[in-house]
Amino acid sequence: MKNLAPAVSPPGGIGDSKPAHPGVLAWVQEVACLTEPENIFWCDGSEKENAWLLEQAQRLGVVTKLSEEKKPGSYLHRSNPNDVARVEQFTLICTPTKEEAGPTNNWAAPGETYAKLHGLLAGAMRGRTLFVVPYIMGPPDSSLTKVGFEITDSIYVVLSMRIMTRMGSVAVKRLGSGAKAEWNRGVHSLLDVNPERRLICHFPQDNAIISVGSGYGGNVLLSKKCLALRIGSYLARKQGWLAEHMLILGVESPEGRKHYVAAAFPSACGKTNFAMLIPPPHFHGWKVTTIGDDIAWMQIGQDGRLYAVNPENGYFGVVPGSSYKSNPNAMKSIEHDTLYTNVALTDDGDVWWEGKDGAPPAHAIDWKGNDWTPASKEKAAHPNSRFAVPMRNNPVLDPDVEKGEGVPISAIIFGGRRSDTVPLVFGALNWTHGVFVGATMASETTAAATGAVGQVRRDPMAMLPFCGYSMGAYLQHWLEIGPRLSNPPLIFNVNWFRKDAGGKFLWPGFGDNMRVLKWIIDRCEGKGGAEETSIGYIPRPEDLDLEGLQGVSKEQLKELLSVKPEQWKTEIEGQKKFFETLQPDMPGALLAEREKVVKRFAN
Ligand code: GTP
Ligand code: SPV
Ligand code: MN
Repeated sequence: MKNLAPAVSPPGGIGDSKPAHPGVLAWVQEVACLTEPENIFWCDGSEKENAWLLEQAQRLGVVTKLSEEKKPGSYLHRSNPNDVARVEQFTLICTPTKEEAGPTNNWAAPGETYAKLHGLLAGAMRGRTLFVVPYIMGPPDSSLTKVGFEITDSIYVVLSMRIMTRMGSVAVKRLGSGAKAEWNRGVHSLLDVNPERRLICHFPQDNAIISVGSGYGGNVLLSKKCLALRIGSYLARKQGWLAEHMLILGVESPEGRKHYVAAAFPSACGKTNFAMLIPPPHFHGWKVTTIGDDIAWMQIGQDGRLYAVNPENGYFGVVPGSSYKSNPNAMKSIEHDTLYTNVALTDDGDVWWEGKDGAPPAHAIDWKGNDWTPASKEKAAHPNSRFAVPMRNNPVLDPDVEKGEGVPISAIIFGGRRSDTVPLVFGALNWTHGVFVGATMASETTAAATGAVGQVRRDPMAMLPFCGYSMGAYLQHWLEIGPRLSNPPLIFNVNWFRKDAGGKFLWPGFGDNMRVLKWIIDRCEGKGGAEETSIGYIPRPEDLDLEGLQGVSKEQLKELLSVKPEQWKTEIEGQKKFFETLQPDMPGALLAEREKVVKRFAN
């Protein structure tokens, strides 16, 4: 069988920064005995190490360097075409009992699963290098910050982890040498990138992750969905905080009043774009800044507010659809020092994707490595093609992104991709109702996970694929956080994706989402009018700042803000069915909340 990841032989001074921690050393030794690599490479995260690894990755054909003129410091990687997104059906939560994992997760018994994985990993790194990647999730001086070690045989994973996490000596330092220090053990091997031998396994009780058979994104960057969300949510419940699939943004008024909001939208439903939005010209003096674009860890502050940190150090964002029109800040971020995956390569060493500004190139190499022209039937870039960039590239990075205690959250926003039923925005009546709104979220599926695209599915708090324990218990944890906050954030729901009868988006989205954000901030400040409806507070057209808004007629606006009882009848039925599937852990308080909605519609 072809070796997909031939070993590299570093010169002295590279790959030899072995940490002193006896637990780490013993664990690496154990994994090496099992996987039998040719050598072990200890990453320190340095510039020198990265430059050498990039050279090796080019030599091995793992990455292609892009034109230094067009995209300085940037590279393109093509994944195996059978390996382009998260695989939810092969993602397992291995708690001692099936009940702990709950009805929405794929459960497997820990003992059997370890045995199976050990079988798959035996000798898996022969002729390969075993890389040890130490990293931290969270700002270096935050009490929430977690240490992780990822073992991998993929040089692409190492390069990506250096962008996405704070990697190397910072983690070794944070861990110290104490035997009691907690750290996450992550083992990843490409094996032969065979979908039939692909498994992403989580052992929350052991703070351990084992991922085999994939080389892509959330399956293998174990810091991200695996540690920061699945293991993270499990730890958060035990320790009394929240690990969420949320962006965090700052919004400052021309008078200098600043708020932070966190928003949970499912994968490929607009988090990165919302986190970097540029307000329309009419909102002169308003500034939006980014704390994070995908994950929020939130804890209760001494003042009774909810405080959030972004555990990540970079963005792993959806490329297609990104343009200077839709998201100039993302475009500026990915002009340099970017690791692209599965986009098209142009003849002049630049990258291209569907939805980029300007005309398509006359010729390119598509994401599979084949010739492509505008006449080709296939897409040049995969719909889930991604960029990995350091957050430092973001021109609107919030200055408080490294603050250990986090930033105070004024509003939490839930939202999904819904062609109908759900209005542009509504506010929850109180914390419990807000948790109900998050619990009943639904969204049309996207290319971020393998499987059908465009099917409406329930996705509580955008955490369906990312919750490391029973969903009902997770909702109960949310219910319990509210009363512990003397000054809780207000909760809202948005839908940028409602369509007209012809299937066209009714709302222009992107920068114009500032109009909705402004109303949300107004509500947080006790201003901003609304009508109380059966589903919550909805702004009337006059409550929204619509000056300069183009392409939305009065009728369309009415449609966007409408609650149609016949559609909601179906919706409420869907909620009931879904809640039934979450038993026996489904909180009674949310069932009661649903009854109230039913009554309001009946009146
Ligand atoms: P993950 O990284 O998978 O968690 O995705 P995300 O939630 O960060 O989504 P992202 O911001 O990358 O957007 C995904 C897709 O939705 C892109 O193709 C965007 O162009 C599109 N999109 C984002 N915001 C809007 C919006 O306001 N309106 C419309 N119509 N499309 C949007
Ligand atoms: C998501 O799917 O929500 C992502 C991309 O952010 S991945 O890291 O691949 O999970
Ligand atoms: Mn995501």
